[in-house]
Amino acid sequence: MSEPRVSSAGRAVSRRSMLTGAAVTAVSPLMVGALPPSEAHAKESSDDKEPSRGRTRQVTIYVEKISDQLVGYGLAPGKATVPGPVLEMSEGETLQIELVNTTDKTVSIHSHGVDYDVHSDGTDVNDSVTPPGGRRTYVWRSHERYKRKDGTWAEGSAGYWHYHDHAMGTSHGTEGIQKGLYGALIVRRRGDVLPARQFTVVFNEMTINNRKAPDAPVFEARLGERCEFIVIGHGNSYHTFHLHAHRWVDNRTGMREGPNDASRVIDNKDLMPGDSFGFQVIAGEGVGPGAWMYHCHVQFHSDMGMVGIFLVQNEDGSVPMHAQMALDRYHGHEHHM
Ligand SMILES: [Cu+2]
Repeated sequence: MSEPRVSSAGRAVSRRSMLTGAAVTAVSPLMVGALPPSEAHAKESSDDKEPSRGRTRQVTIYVEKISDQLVGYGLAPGKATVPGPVLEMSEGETLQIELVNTTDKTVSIHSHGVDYDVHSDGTDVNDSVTPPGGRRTYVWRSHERYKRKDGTWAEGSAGYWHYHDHAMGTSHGTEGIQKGLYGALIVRRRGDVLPARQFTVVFNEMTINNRKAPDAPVFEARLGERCEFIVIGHGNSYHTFHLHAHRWVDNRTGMREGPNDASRVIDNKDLMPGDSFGFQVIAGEGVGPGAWMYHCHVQFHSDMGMVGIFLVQNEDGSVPMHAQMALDRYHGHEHHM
């Protein structure tokens, strides 16, 4: 899976194209700190009583029917995917989204974690939905940490968030979400480490990204590559996300921030409807290449197909024999295209 993504550079790029031209063995992390100076962030030490606002970027997102069972968001006509594109902002940035509804049902786009006014709420209640064949602009803002007038600090917007429909089927977007109108939204803090690859994992009812084993996503990376997982829960059930042979720190980034960060190291995390979290791992670090499972750890959910594969290839991109055999076993005896 390499669903498109809107980078901080404002272009839609696939993870693969991000890697083009760079030696894949070079895993030196890119830093968000290398953003254009137009960002004009305020410093934490300033006495500003208002959050700083950086640049504004624009993106057009198309809502399209993919099949009778699937509806997706896409960055160009005919390119809708489930999940939708990964949207990224830097703290302080504003994203102006023109939503183009090509379906015959009312839809919207509603975000978690960022700032918006009632006109960008994406709900019936606030009269901010997009009718069949219509267009509507949604504005999402973000901010750095800032000091309030009362001397307390307001948290910055950085986090692993998500967006989804809030209108199709019911005024909560129940049909839209069920059919795949969802995606990841990342707000980066200055200095955050950027990954080589990104994988969006959405536990939606008894599916992963609306697919079940043996057709659930196989995420591919080469040994040593920095991989970012963005994990989102939807539907009516509780889930637990587990990744084999890799661990992360249970905080905002998945990486320990310093000696005073007492967050736990984990490899399994609760995932309730509407939750999201993210983390980065180095593919195969200390464990080697292989077909490593990720799955819901609620037993009857895994038994019903909430299982996928994180395929860690050799450094040269070849697949070790044992990983190929594991993939073959995963795909199993069922008929599968
Ligand atoms: Cu589950």
